[in-house]
Amino acid sequence: MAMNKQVALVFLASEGGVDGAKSIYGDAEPSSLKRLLDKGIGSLIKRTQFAIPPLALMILASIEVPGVEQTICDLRFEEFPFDRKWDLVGISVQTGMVAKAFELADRLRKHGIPVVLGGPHVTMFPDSCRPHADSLVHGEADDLWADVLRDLTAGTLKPEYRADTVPDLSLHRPVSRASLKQSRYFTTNLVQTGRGCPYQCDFCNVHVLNGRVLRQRKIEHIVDEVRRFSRDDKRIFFFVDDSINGDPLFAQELFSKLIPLNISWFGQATTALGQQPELLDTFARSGCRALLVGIESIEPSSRSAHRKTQNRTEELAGNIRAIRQSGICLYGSFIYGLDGDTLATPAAILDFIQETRLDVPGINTLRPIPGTKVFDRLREEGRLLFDADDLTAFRYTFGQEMLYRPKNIPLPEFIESYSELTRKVFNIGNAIRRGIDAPGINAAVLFFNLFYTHLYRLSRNDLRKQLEILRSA
Ligand code: B12
Ligand code: SF4
Repeated sequence: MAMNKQVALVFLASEGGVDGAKSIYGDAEPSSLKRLLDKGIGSLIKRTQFAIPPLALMILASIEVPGVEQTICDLRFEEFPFDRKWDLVGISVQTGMVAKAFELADRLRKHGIPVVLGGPHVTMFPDSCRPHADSLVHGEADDLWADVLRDLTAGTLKPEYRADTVPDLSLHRPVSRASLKQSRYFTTNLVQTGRGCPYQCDFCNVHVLNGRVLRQRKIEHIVDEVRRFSRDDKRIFFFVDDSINGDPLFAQELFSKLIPLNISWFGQATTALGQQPELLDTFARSGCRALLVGIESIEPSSRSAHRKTQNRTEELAGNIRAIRQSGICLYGSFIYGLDGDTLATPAAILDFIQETRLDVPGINTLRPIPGTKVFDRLREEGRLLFDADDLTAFRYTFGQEMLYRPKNIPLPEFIESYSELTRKVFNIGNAIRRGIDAPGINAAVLFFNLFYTHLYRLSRNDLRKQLEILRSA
């Protein structure tokens, strides 16, 4: 009997940030009590598993084609298994991880293993990927992947796979988790209810990758999936949608139907939820424990400079209070260093965090991702700190590296003020206070704040070193 074709689907670990807490410029802070605490926190992070599996690869691995067996290789946990025989390796490529992705692809091809590249970076920059792959899959691959696998079995793999239209999300496409090692993950209950975003924040490329029209799956299919998933994994659900309240009527209907299933969940939303009382109540009653909200900026001039127009600055604080009062914890993400920001911005952010009692603040610097409008603008204005044509230079880190010069603040002062801000926001005392103060999941809030205390120390260390390098150049 002929052997099944063996296909590996690879997910890469990012350089830093959520996938790891390590210094990128060398950690040389002198030994001190702080260092000891960091070590303790570091090992706590290692022992506390909070990675989640890649939904994209779960979807692809669920596509069944006779004669093909698929395995997910999550390189956050393992080395690529070169000791096994592979007929094809598919790598999910995000911008920021291209260097790693290309390195692995080149190595595999040297071993004679055909490589398919797919994912956001391939969709945005196919030309940069072509020399590293036998085959490229452009865009959403829900339909195309079956063609790739069928061509593999027929020995007719094509160099490019591209569809004229986006996949029809109203079709029922059950996601299987059979190829996941469940115990590795914080949860395997990942669900996406729709794709696309009608907004056009200039630092984001979701509207480019998935289109500007919100496309939704059928509510009955989502409810079915949640019911099926919750049978064999009792842990929390993560709705990966960029804005789970983006279509309030859809969300109202969906989450009302989820109430009887008795699950816990977290997701990403806009703060407008604070002004949607019926939906907020439904979210709380359907088991919503936490939401990530992109506050980005409280400076009206920065919000309009970056086309962050969904909610108004003066409504933000009230909305956050309303959401927390319903028992839902908030992770509020800010960006410092936007074009309307000045040296007065950090104090305003600090006040805002204290006033709203945000459970987990995230203080980011702007990450100009190649392919976004803000990247192109910064390039035109000569403000990028790396060669704009070197896509591998714009790696992902956790506020550990400046990629551009802020508009109104000289770089050294910016780094100093950013470091000062993160020092004031993240420390052990604040972590404990936020953990106690949280409207729910107190241990998780404490943990995240401790994790960030550690990560932002690394960020301060690395930024200081980067500045030294820039000064000596
Ligand atoms: C959930 C999420 C996370 C979660 C979970 C990540 C995970 N383990 O999957 C967390 C919070 C951990 C996370 C972390 C990060 N994320 Co994130 N994340 C998302 C989010 C909101 C949804 C991703 C998702 O599941 N989509 C659903 C799947 C089905 O869609 P998809 O991934 O696009 O996959 C389709 C196609 O791209 C293609 N495809 C994908 N991979 C492959 C592989 C092959 C072989 C083929 C053929 C096709 C293919 O087919 C898929 C099905 O149609 C997206 C935004 C978005 N709307 O996509 C950002 C997004 C993917 N993240 C992004 C970033 C920057 C990050 C971080 C670097 C943040 C940081 N600084 O640390 C890290 C990187 C971690 C890592 N190792 O990848 C960026 C990537 C930008 C880019 N151009 O590459 C996005 C697009 C957000 C944005 N605003 O720009 N993220
Ligand atoms: S940041 Fe959020 S709201 Fe803005 S374009 Fe991206 S996905 Fe849409």
